[in-house]
Amino acid sequence: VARPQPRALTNVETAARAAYALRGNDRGRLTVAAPGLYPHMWSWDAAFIAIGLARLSTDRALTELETLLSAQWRNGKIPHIVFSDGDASYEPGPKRWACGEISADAPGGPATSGLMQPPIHGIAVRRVLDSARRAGPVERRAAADRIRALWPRLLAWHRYLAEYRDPDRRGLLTIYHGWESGLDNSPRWDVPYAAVVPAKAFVPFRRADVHALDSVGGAAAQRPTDGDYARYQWLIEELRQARYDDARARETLSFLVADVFASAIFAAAAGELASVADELALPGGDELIAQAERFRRGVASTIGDDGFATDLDLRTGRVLRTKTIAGFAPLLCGGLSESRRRGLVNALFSPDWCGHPGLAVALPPSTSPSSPAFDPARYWRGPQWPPMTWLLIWGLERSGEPEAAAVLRASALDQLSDGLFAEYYHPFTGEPLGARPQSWTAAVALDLAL
Ligand code: 2M8
Repeated sequence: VARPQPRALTNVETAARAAYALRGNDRGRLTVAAPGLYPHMWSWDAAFIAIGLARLSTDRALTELETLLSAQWRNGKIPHIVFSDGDASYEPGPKRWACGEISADAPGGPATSGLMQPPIHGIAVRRVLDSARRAGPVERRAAADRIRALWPRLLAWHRYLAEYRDPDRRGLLTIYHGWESGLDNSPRWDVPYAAVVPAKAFVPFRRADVHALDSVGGAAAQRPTDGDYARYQWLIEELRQARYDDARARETLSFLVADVFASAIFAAAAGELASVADELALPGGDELIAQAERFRRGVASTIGDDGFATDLDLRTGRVLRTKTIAGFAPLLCGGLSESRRRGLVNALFSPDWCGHPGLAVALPPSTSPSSPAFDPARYWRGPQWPPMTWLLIWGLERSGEPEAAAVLRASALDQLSDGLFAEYYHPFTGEPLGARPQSWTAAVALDLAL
């Protein structure tokens, strides 16, 4: 593989190109996750996009969140995909999900998927309000009014998560599909996925992803395998059979996992929303603080002897210890003793992670290069993902680790100064991989560069 060109853009140039890329992916009231490969709105992508757009226009950033929340389910769930009209290339599309026909909780429109994604939206709301305040009193007032209008939906989302996704009150979110983690084919899910066996008569649909990527080359080796996809598709079938009902899903699905990374994001987002409630005199502040505490404790309860957080296979009770970026979850939600936090930060910069001598840019790969499961080019099994870097920088800055945050920020800007805003990067060659320009990559570039 050819090494990329020397990085040339200044931070201001990176930001300008990122703004241009986001504008190109803007369809009016939503920004598609990426042209070609992901021609719709994805839930956690939209929140990252709002964080980036807030640097340009808090008005447009709020529109992104309003579009997403307009697709909220009646039980409070924010769906993981909101389908934009006029592009039927992505599979599974609205017909396959058939949410409106199957579930009374699905909204009348727009068409959505039946899953969720990590709940980072509260972090985005906080960032938008901060940007509006910096812009001046008129913009702040306008943003405050729109956040107030969104508030019942934001609270309903957090209630859905706390009630339906943690009925046992462990302080950990349950997910029904690897797609709900956002880290689709991460090796953290290999064990639970081994128990997902599609029925013999089940005919998987056509994969759109590998074809969409043909134009940039190397698609198959950089994506989940066909075997993975058959399981992804079968789980959707199981969810349809459960009628997207949380109680039935919990009983019947062959994949049921407590996701520590999404739980840490939830704790952090609840804390951020609590501060917004306080600032804007909105209801629910105590409830949000209680969510933040419960999930912070839940994340801490998973930490093993080596200091890393772990996931839990709820079908077997097995603790999942594969060394992936999710192990750093406590750095996002705080609550660690200083010695534990220092230990985790040291691990982050050790040769197993950012200090690995083979890295093109010293940023955390999605899976540790020392793990047998590491695959440097394949999606969530090894490549570096800029939004994950952003989350770690954000968490480190807030948890009293400003030097570590500054080191990661400089490396992130180095990676992003290729101006391509790739979906993910090869950790050893630095090669841009996957879709481009990927909106959430451009969004975090914009936020970090300005
Ligand atoms: C990827 O996931 C979708 C399914 O949700 C896919 O592979 O088709 C993941 O990287 C996910 O985290 C991301 O939100 C989505 C859109 O960027 O793509």
